[in-house]
Amino acid sequence: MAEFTLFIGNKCFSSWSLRPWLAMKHLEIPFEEGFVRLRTPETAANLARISPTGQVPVLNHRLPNGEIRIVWETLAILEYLADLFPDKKLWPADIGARAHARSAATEMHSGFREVRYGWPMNLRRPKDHKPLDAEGEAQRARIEDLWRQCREKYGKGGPFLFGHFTAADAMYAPVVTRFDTYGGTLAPDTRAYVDAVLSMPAMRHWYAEAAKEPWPEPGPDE
Ligand SMILES: N[C@@H](CCC(=O)N[C@@H](CS)C(=O)NCC(=O)O)C(=O)O
Repeated sequence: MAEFTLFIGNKCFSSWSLRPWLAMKHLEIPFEEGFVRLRTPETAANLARISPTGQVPVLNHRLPNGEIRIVWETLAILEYLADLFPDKKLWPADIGARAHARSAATEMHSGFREVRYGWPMNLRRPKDHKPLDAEGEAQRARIEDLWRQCREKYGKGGPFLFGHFTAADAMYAPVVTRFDTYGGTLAPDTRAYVDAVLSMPAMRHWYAEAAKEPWPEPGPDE
């Protein structure tokens, strides 16, 4: 059994699953995938077996003494990985940049509800502009401002929010897919950031596996 097992849901639409999966793949932290198919009559029972909250993602870390440490909640998993692998620089090294990255990641974790519900992640959905309601449009503008500020102040060293890839990029990766699917013609700087994330080999890998999933697509409003 591998040292790390990351339990995730369907790659087509499980936005929370994508976040730690992308970080681990991109940073080359070896892990096994555990899979729970979402949105079936058995899903709740299957999730209850592996997750304290009945949700994925969940990380299992097998310790040398055989104990399995269970870490749930996306941000907690990313923080745990940052603690275990400081050389992977999951947070920016500079304390000011790190505070900004954590603020951005936490804002994502707790917010942008109208964008998430109005533009559900669906990697098989054809690209087509879909306007959000007024609240959703305000949240969309806030996301673009936030990305812009990160890129302008901290992003000079690379294509990501803080230059190199960080947990903040992992947190926004599903939103990047939503901008690509539903956002229509994007502002040039938004487009550049979206393309930087979408062109990551780990992201391409996730999309390819999502395309191979044999189950029906989620409906347009799911
Ligand atoms: N706050 C949680 C949210 C996790 C979440 O909502 N996961 C969804 C999948 S993307 C889930 O497991 N839903 C249970 C279900 O579909 O039955 C986190 O940060 O990890």
